[in-house]
Amino acid sequence: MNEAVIKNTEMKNTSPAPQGFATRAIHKGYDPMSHQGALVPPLYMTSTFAFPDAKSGGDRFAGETEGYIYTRLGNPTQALLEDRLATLEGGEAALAMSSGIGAITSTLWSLVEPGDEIIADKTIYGCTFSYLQHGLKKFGIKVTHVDMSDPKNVADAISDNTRVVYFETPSNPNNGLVDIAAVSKIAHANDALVVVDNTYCTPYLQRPIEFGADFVVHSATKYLGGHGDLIAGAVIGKKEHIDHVRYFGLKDMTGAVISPMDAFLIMRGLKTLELRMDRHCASALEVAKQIEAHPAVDKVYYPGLESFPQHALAKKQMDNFGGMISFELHGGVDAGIQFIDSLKLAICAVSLGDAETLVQHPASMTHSPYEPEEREKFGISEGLIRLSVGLETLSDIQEDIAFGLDTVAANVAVSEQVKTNQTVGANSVEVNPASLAAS
Ligand code: 4LM
Repeated sequence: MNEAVIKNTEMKNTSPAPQGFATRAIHKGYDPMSHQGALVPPLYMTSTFAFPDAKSGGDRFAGETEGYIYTRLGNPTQALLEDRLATLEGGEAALAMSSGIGAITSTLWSLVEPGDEIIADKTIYGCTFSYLQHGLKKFGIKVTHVDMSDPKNVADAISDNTRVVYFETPSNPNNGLVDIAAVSKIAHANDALVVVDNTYCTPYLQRPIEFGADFVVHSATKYLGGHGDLIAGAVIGKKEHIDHVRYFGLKDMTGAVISPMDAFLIMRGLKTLELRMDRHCASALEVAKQIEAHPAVDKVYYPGLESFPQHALAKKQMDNFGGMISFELHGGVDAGIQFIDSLKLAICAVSLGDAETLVQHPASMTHSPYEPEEREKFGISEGLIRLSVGLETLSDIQEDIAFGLDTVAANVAVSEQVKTNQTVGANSVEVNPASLAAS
């Protein structure tokens, strides 16, 4: 090793100041000099690991010596990703998994027993709702949904049987916020554990553990991966808790192990997480203001808008307001479908947090696992549109949105004119939507 290399390594090891978010996302836990100078950490594409001899293998299984055994239990590529996710979320340990639902199910299966209760927010991702309602309930777990926008509702619902308090903030699909500190305090006073889904924010915008949460779960499919090319998840928390999820929830219950290739790709995504989130947030704020100002729009839900009812809470626990906007148009579902179908740049697809702007209709897509009456009860309106603002040139996104909203406004105007003409007895009407939109 030459002198320059030694200095470089020494500088890294003796750095006194805590490193910044992006520095940790790029460097944490890896020294190229320990890997023949390879700048990018090697991808350990292996399912199993050789033992030096039979006794050593047995010792590893017995937990008497350290070392890898089999990739479902751990792998160096996964371990590096886990180290980075733990430091970014401010947790002691992390476990990367095959999907967000894999992370959620592995975590909750390892925490509850028949007779226990989970209190969950009223609005959460559709398949998480389905797992709680259709999955866990079958095994004797009571699941109660409350409106967590007011922490008092958690205090009123919590009981001696409550083992877990579960929520997303902001929630999918309508951006409702939950006061993490207030709800964690109530849960802990009742010996319940708090699990927060931080998918919408990523640790760059919000670190729930700082506010008292016990577990943070992620769909890493979204912003953490950031490029729409993988499905993955993660859970972060205290080492003792994460070990339990790894060796029981993951190993014995779900088997939801992440592929080393996907772990490698998420680490590539993490290198630009800060840059990407800054751009998502800056563009989403402008698009949210644009949507709010358009006459075709009834309501907009974006935590960064002054008009957002929980704007003060957003400023308290989030460092910026994210890339997700949801809104309702005058004209309900039909107007929403017209809007989606008129867009030229934004792509109609579920998922979120990708470079591409994505638009979808929660009632018929991501939140179709809710029954219509459940959607009504839990505040997911049939006409809601969800937009994941991407990384394209802002003026191009805005032009696309303007065209979509103008088209809806023109069609509403046409149908109103048709109605008026029918009322006065006219049989036909010729209206040019473009001219109405422009007027
Ligand atoms: C979607 N969401 O909304 P996997 N937690 C949250 C999510 O939004 C999702 C998951 C967990 C969407 C998928 C189609 C807040 C997913 C589940 O898909 O299992 O990685 O994550 O469009």
